[in-house]
Amino acid sequence: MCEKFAKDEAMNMTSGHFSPRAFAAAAGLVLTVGLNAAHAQLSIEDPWVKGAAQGQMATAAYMTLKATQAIKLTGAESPVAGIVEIHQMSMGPNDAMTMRAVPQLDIAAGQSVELKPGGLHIMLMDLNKTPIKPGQTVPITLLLQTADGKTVKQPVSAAVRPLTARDGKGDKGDGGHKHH
Ligand SMILES: [Cu+2]
Repeated sequence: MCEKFAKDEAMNMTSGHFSPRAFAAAAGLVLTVGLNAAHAQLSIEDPWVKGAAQGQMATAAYMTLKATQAIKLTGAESPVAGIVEIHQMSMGPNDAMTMRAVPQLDIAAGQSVELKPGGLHIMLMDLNKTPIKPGQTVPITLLLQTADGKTVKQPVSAAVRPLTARDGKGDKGDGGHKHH
C-alpha cells in the first residue's frame, strides 16, 4: 500500500512583522529557496505519463532522474491516483514481464536513473474516473530523502502521451500490467 507522508514542516518565521505584504514576500522567498535546494540535488528530464482510457485503473509515469548528490526516491503522490508506487518491471521466466514494488530507489551522486517502459516506473493506481488524455499534464510530487535524512518534495509536471506510447527501443511496454 501507499505510505502517506503527512509531514508538513512548520515554517520557522523569525520576523516579528506580520503585514500581509511582508508575509507574502517572506513566504515567496522560502518557497524559492526550498525548490532550488531540491533542484540542486536532482534534475528531472522528460517526465511523461502513459494516457489512460475511461475506467482504466492504472497507468505509469516515466522520467530520467539525475542526481548531483546522493538522494533516495522514497515515493510519490499525484492527485490523479489514490495509490502511487515505485515499480520495477523485468523479464521473468517464459518471456513474461513481471513487476514488483520497490520500497525506495537509491541514486548515487552523479548517477542518472531512467524510468522507462519495461523497467522502472512510477505506478499510478486507483485512478480517478476521468480519462488521462494526450495534451494534458499530470502533476506528480516526488518524495525524496537527502543524504542527511531530510525529506524533500519535488513537483514534476508530466506530459501525457498516447496509451500506445513506447520508448522506441522495441520492448513490450507496460500493456500487460495487472493490478490488485
Ligand atoms: Cu507497475
